[in-house]
Amino acid sequence: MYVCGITPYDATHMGHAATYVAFDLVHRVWRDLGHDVHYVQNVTDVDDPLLERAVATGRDWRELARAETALFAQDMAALWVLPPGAYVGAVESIPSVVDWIGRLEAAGAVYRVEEDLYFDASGAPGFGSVAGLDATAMRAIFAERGGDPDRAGKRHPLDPLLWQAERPDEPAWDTGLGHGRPGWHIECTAIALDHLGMAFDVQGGGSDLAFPHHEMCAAQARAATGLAPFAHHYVHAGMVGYQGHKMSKSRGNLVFVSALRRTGVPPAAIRLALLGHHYRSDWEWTDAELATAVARLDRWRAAAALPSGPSAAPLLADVRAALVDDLDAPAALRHVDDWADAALARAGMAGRSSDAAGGTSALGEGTGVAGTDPTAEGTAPALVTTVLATLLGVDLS
Ligand code: 5CA
Ligand code: ZN
Repeated sequence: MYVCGITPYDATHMGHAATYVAFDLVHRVWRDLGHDVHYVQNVTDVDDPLLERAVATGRDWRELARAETALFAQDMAALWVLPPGAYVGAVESIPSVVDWIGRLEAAGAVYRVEEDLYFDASGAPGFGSVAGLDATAMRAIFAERGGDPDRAGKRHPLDPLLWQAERPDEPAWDTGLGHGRPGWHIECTAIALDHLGMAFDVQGGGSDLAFPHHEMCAAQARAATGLAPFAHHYVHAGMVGYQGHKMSKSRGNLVFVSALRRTGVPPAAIRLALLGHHYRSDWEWTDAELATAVARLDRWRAAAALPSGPSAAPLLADVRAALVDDLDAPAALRHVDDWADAALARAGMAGRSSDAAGGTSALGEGTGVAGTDPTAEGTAPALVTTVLATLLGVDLS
C-alpha cells in the first residue's frame, strides 16, 4: 500500500489525521487477517507551497520541512497510527526521479517547454481511468490543484510538469536533466515503483488526490514500465471540512491535532471522533464532535476498568465484520458502545447485590486475543481493551 504523505509546511490538521487514521485502519485490518503489509508513505519535502511558506516566514525551507515532519510523526504516534514500513522523502528520491524520467524519455513520453520537462499524459494509454472525470472537469480541477493548463508550448493542457529548471532563489539539484527540481506527481510514481513495483494493492490519499495526482502517477508509471496496472485499487478518504469549507492549509481554516493535544484532549478521543465517520464520506469538524467522542471514550474506559463484563468474543467478531465491510468504523464503534452499555448496566446491578461479580475477576486460562479465553466474562474488560488497541488503535488504558 502506498499512501500519499504530507507536504510539511504546517502542522497536521483534522483532515490529514482523518485520512491517515483511515489508512491505519486498512493496515490494522490486513495485519489482523494475517497479511504481511508493505506500507510506503512519502513526504513531499520540496514543493511550491513549502518553498512559498519558507519565504513568507523567513525560515530555511529544509528546517521548516524537518520541523513539520517531526511534529507530524509525534501527532501520528499520539493518535496510535502505526508507522509505515518505509517513509521516503522527495529530496532523497531525486536520483530515482531522474532515473524514472529517463525511462519516460526512452518511451517517447517526455517533451520540453523552454527548460522544463513535461509528461505527454494525453497520449498515454488509459489516461483518465483512475478518476473517471470528463474533459471539462479534468481541466478545471487540474488548474485548481497545481496544474498549468494554459502554459504556452504544451502539447495538451493537462500534461503535468516532470522536471522544473531552476528558478531564481529556489533550490535546485545538478542532475543529468540539468539544474532543477522534480514536479510533484513523478515523486510518488518513483517512490512507489522503487518500493513496491507495479501492481501493488492500494494507492491511497484524500479524495482531493484522485485527480490529477493519482491519475498522473498511474499514467507515468504505465508509460515508464509498459506494464499495468500501477495500483489495483485507488482508495480515497472523504474531505473533512471546517466552517463551511474543506479544511486546508491554503485557506487557513484549520484545527490542529497538536493544538488539541496541548489543551489536554486525550488523543484517543481525537481518534474516536475521526473513526466516528465512514472513511469515504465528507464531513464537518465541530467542537460537538469532540465532546461526543470524549464522552464515548470516558464510557468505554469506565466499562473497561470493571472487573467483569459481557464476553469479548462476540464483540471481537462484530468489530471484525464491520471493518471488513468497506471499513465501517462507525458500525464497529456502535458495537463497542453496546458492549460498554451492557458492562456498565451489569455493574450497576452488581452494586446492589453483594455477590453478583463474585469470582469473575480471575484471569481465565484458555486461548484468545491475549492468551486468555475470550468467552470468559471475568477477563472480558481486559480482552476488550486488547481488541480495541489492536484493531481500532483506541487506547482504553
Ligand atoms: N504531499 C501531497 C501528497 S503526495 C499532499 O497532498 N500533501 S498534503 O499535506 O496536502 O495532504 C496530505 C494528505 O492529507 C493527502 O492524502 C490529502 O489528500 C489529505 N488531506 C488534505 N486535506 C484534507 C482534508 N480536509 N480532509 C481529508 N484529507 C485531507
Ligand atoms: Zn502523492
